[in-house]
Amino acid sequence: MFIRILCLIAATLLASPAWAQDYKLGSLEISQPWTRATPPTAKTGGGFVTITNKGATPDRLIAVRSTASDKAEIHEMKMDGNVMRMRELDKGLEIPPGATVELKPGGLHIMFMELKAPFAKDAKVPVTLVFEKAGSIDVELAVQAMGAATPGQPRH
Ligand SMILES: [Cu+2]
Repeated sequence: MFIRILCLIAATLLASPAWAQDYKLGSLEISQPWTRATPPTAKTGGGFVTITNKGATPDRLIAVRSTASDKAEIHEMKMDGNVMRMRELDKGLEIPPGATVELKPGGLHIMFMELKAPFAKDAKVPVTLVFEKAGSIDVELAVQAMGAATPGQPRH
């Protein structure tokens, strides 16, 4: 039985080499950091991550930094009339106590501008997330296929 479980775990690991890692920073849980492969000429890319605040006080994602691009910002998508536009959250993104905030395609996202090189599938993109109270943490975004809508297969 035990050996069977080990085999299952090994198979799962082999099946998802680019599977995103989870991180912990104080009372924040940072899970499934991921991004998508970009076309060779692309200047921008999006980054996605799920942040849960297990603490009793709000925190705020105030900055993102990366060596993968000249600039990185925190963006939201919003309908402007019937046009979807994105804008920078210049005061950052609040993570209320007990809440889970999901950055995902079509919604909140990290915006990489002036990419230094295209994001290649199965590579990792280094990012530093800076929080107002919890401080900063280095995470790696797993690069999924171009146009992927989710970070990969659901977790069990
Ligand atoms: Cu954007």
